[in-house]
Amino acid sequence: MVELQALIFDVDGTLADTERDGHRVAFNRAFAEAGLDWDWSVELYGKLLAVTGGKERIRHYLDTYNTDFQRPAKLDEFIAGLHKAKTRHYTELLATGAIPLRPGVKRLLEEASEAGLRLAIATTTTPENVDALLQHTLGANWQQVFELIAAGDIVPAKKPAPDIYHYTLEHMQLTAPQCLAFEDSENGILATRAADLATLVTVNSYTHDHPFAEAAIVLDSLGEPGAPFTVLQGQADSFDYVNVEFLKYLHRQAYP
Ligand code: XBP
Ligand code: MG
Repeated sequence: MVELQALIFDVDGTLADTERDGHRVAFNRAFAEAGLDWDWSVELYGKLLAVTGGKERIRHYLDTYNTDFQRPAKLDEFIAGLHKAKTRHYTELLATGAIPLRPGVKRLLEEASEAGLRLAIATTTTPENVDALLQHTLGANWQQVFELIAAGDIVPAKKPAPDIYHYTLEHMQLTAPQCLAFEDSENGILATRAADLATLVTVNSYTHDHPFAEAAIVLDSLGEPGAPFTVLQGQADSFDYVNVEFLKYLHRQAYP
């Protein structure tokens, strides 16, 4: 029987609800600063989330929702400049403590560390953004919690491609059955499943209607003692919050 050795976490939407009140706001601030009249509403942003990666999302917006925009000759540089400004606005916003971790995240990270599980991050967002979120939620030594932080442009293709998960498994010298992945979105689970990873999904307001047929389980949150999760798909036995025992249970179900 294969033993559970590592947990691999997505960041945006999974560790924290960063999209609506974090990334979206930062994009809009960058657009305003550049003198653009683009305004990504909560609703439009939900549609734009179909494409992962900030630079890729801006390009998708121009291709699909703002086709009349007079594109500058050097479009790649223009988008890169906007994205750099967006990262600055995002990290400034996060530094105010605007976005907390989702329920159960800090507790589970601590419990998993104590139980000797290896922890990693596999995200589409930039390393600066991961740092901004985790500095202000886990503290200055947050990098010690994770063995590997796989983020941003280090792989050629972003989620739903499995590249960032393949990179993580390769660098930690792990096989997929030794791990569980944590995701919140369709693009996320497409990436984990293409890397053969069993996946625990916690949905959020942008992703609760996404298809998660291949998830090991779908929950509304990780839950806390006294503040149980709701199971949206799958079996949780008698557990009502996610702890290491529950993860081992889930892992046994995935690899009987
Ligand atoms: C989240 C994303 C990111 C952020 C923006 O991916 O799709 O694109 O919205 O981040 P994940 P950047 O859930 O895999 O972390 O602007 O830094 O690309
Ligand atoms: Mg996500």
